[in-house]
Amino acid sequence: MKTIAVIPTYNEAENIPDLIHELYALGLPNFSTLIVDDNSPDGTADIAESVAEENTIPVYVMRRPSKRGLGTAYRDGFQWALKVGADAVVQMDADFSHSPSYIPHMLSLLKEYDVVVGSRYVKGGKLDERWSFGRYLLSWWANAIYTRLILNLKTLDTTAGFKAWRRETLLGLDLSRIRSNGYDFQVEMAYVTEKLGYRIIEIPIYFEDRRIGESKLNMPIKIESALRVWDVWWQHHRLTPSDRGKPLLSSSNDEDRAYPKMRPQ
Ligand SMILES: Nc1nc2c(ncn2[C@@H]2O[C@H](COP(=O)(O)OP(=O)(O)OP(=O)(O)O)[C@@H](O)[C@H]2O)c(=O)[nH]1
Ligand SMILES: [Mg+2]
Repeated sequence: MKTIAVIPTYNEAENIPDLIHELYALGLPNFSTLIVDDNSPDGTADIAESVAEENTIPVYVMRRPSKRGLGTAYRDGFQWALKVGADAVVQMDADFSHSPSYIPHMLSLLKEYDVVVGSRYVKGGKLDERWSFGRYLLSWWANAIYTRLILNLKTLDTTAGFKAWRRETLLGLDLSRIRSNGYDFQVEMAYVTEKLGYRIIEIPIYFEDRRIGESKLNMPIKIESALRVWDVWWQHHRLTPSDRGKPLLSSSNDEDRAYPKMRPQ
């Protein structure tokens, strides 16, 4: 099973070498990583490339010219992963909030499920112990109540950013219908996945606060994402499983599935 981890980065220079080392220490067969970097001023992209070269490991870096948001980074990264023939795609943050140690279990569940969600709100899931009760309450309300009620979602962690996807699921979702450019991407993906009737499983994770570096999630972004939930409903509430996209991107040609040389976009 060809597995690609897609990791968007913006100023993650201090996290990326350790993350790459932890990912490859898992010893997963046929595994590679795609870093989608938005011209981070701290040189994240160059650092990722030199770690790959020094250790001769398959880490690819997609360099985008400017900061374009988490949602577009994932869309570009997923398209690339599909193009090069990934059977499974893992999405995760670069700041260690998503521990690589869960990945083997997530991948094994893809035999039975179309997407596996690393969840903070399912039974057994946990948020960083350092969170104040007020912060926890706000996050729980936004995820497990506000978004879920508007969209009538079964998924408990509606903004989860740690997932493993089967190739067929991403093709069926048809990424061209996903409009979110920012953090609302996670909610839109969760909603479309449920509306299309895919088999989803949430596994509990311990979500640790970022170890180093700065959060890119500020209050205006949070408010915009909360309002975007209504748009997401409006765009997709009529979807049914018959609207699954056709697997146009699958290719039996080995040349198509080769890793293309990365160039700045
Ligand atoms: N390429 C790209 N990556 C981004 C962008 N914004 C955030 N990221 C990356 O997306 C991941 C999640 O961002 P974080 O800042 O950790 O956001 P968060 O985890 O929701 O917030 P915290 O809990 O405060 O860390 C990290 O790997 C970031 O470097 C962006 O505009 N472009
Ligand atoms: Mg984070």
